[in-house]
Amino acid sequence: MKHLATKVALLAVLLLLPNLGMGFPNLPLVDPPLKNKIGWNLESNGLLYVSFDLDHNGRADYHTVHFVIKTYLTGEPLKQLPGFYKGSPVFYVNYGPANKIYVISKKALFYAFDVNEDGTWDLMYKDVNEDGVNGNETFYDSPSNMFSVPAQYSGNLN
Ligand SMILES: [Ca+2]
Ligand SMILES: [Ca+2]
Ligand SMILES: [Ca+2]
Repeated sequence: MKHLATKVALLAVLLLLPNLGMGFPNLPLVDPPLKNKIGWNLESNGLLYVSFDLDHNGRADYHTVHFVIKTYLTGEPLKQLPGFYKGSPVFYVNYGPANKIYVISKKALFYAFDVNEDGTWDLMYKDVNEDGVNGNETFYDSPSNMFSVPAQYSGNLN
């Protein structure tokens, strides 16, 4: 039912979507388990983006952005790598004999919707406390300009 609710919410947004920037939407943030990810990437800004496909249509529609808190190279075989490091999730890239390990923050700093799944994020929320989705997240930006920035946030994007 949760997936259906998400799908309905995304569909509602798409149906309501005008060509110009629309008002501030109220999309429900979720905190999907990392195991449900469909991809991840270490970006040039040093943050690690994890992608999810909440409506299961094969295309990413939701992303969480995490700090990388530790990186290291190890020659340990893949099967001996930890899934977690002191409770924080671990990602890795295999470079032949070595693995580059990325330990990321347990909870995301940003949550981002890509409602039309075009690769450009449409709505970003910031969670300065990094304590998961619990209502203290704040609107951060609409990189695609799909949504208009609430007056109380304009000029205060940091
Ligand atoms: Ca999708
Ligand atoms: Ca988009
Ligand atoms: Ca939070």
